[in-house]
Amino acid sequence: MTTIKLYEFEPTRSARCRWTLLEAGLDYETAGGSPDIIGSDELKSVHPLGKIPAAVIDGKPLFESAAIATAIADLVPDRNLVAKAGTWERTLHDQWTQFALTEMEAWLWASLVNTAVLPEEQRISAGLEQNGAMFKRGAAVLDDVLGGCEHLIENRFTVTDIIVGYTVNWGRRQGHLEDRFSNLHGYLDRLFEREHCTLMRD
Ligand SMILES: N[C@@H](CCC(=O)N[C@@H](CS)C(=O)NCC(=O)O)C(=O)O
Repeated sequence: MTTIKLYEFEPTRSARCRWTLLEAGLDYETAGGSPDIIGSDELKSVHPLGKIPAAVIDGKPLFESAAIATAIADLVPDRNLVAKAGTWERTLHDQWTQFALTEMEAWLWASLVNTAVLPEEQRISAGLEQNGAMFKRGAAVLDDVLGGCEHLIENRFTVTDIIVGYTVNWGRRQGHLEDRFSNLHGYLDRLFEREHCTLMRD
């Protein structure tokens, strides 16, 4: 039986991994539990930057929330949580998850780092407006795509939606979707309806 230890606490990107584990129906051990774990020697033995989430799967360390969630989905092929490796749909999973993380989430993180994460004296506020605009550029692409389908891959719920949906919801919570992006709002509504959804509503 696969053993899984997940370093997690709310509200962090570990929510992607927890949601995937719940959809997968897999037992796991939770670790971390609070911000005190960040940067600790214990966490650094799993994630070199001492960040959350991190996981140990069958004794092997793994970091990056999208990689962990996808690895978990691959553990349960019968649940059909991710497009099969080697298919074009799996390539599109990579496309959309990397698009969400690099073209959208990176801008949200840059703003959070400069409003909450770094000590005040190290923060730079000059880029905040531009970060929001850059996030919206990516959001507009996703909004167009979701005008023609309910979910991103094979038009059914998969871990791709867990990963990308987290980014979209983060942008919504930061107020970047307020006056437009009706397809993204509908997409989030569909994700919120799922029993195991870990996305935060406010
Ligand atoms: N790209 C990484 C981001 C990891 C990350 O930055 N995690 C945050 C919590 S959501 C963290 O540990 N922040 C503490 C810090 O940056 O010191 C992922 O998706 O797992």
